[in-house]
Amino acid sequence: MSEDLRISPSQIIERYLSMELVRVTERAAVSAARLRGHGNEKAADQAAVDAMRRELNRLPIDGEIVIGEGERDEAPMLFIGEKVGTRQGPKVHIAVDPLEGTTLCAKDMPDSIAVMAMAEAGKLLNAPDVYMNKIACGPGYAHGVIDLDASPTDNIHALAKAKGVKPHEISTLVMDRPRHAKLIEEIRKTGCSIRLITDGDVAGVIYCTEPEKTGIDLYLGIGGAPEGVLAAAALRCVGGQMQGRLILDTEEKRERARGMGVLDPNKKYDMSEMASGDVIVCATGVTDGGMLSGVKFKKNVILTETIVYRSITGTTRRIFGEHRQFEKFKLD
Ligand code: VTB
Ligand code: MG
Ligand code: MG
Repeated sequence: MSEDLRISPSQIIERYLSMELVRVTERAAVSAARLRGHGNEKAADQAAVDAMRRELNRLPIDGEIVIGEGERDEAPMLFIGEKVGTRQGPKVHIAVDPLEGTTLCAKDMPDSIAVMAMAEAGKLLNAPDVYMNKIACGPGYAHGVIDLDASPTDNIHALAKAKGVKPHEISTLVMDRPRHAKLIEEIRKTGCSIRLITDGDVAGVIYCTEPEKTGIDLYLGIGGAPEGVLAAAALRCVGGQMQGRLILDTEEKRERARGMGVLDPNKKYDMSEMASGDVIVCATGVTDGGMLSGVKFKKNVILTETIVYRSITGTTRRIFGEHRQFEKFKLD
C-alpha cells in the first residue's frame, strides 16, 4: 500500500509481533470458549479479558491500551490507559475486544471472536465507548465508491455499478436493532437482501472483505465505536473501504470524546484516520462463524483458527492452531 511505503523503517512494528498477537487472541478465545453456550456473558468475558491481559503482559512491547474494556474506574483490567507488555520494546498502542459478541458466546451463536489491533503510538483513533454510524465495503472498488453521507439507496446503486451487477444483487448486512427500522425499510425498497445479525459487527464489517465466501458486499448501520476502530484497522490491511462517524448526541458524550482528543464531534472518519501507520490486527474464532471456525476441544488437542492482518504489507494469514500443551491455557 503506497501510503505505508513512505513510513520509515524505524516506525514500523517488528513483524514477528504478528505471531505474538496470534498467541494473545488464541488464549483469549480458548478461555472464552470453555464457557461457550453457558448462558453467562460476564463469566465468558472475564475469562477472555484475564487471558488476554496475561498474554499481553508477556510481550516485549511498551504497550498502552487505547481502546479497551472501558475507563479505569469501571474496568479493573485492560482499561483505557493501562500499560501492557514487558515495557522493553517498541511503544505501541493497542485496541482490544477480548470477547467481541459476549451474547453470541453465551448463546453459542455465530461469529463471537477474540480480537485486537496493535499500531504505532498515536495511530489508532481513541474512540470513546459510544455508537458509531458505519459504512463498509470490500476491496477492489475505486476509492469513494461508498460514502456515509450518501443515502443507502445511492450507496447500493454506486456499489452495484462498480461491481457490475444490478442493485438488487447487492447483499447488505445490518445489525437487527429498532434504531435501524428506517434504514432497513429503505434498503428493502432497493430489492437488496439484508442479512440481519443480532450482534458482532466487527465480524460483520470484516465480512465485506471476502464477499465470495461470506456473500456480503456492504455493511450499513450503527454499532459500537470501539468495534468500528477494530474493524477499520482490519479493513485497511486488506484494502477495503470504511467510514465512520461517532454519535455524540449528548454534552456528556461530547465532553468525554473531547477528553480523548476528538475535537470535531461531527467528523466523518475514513478508515485510514481510524487506524493509520503500521497496524497488525488479529482475531481468533470463539464460536463457529462465517469468517472463522470456533475453538474445538478434543482429547489431546485444542484447535483454533485465527486471522492476522498487517497493513504495511497487506498480508492476511489464516493460522490453524493445534495446541497439545494444555497447561498454557490454565491460569498462572
Ligand atoms: C455493538 C456492536 C458489537 O454490541 O457495540 C453492540 O458493535 C451493542 O449494541 O459488535 P447495542 O447497544 O445496540 O446492543 C456488539 O454487537 C457486541 O459487542
Ligand atoms: Mg468486550
Ligand atoms: Mg464488543
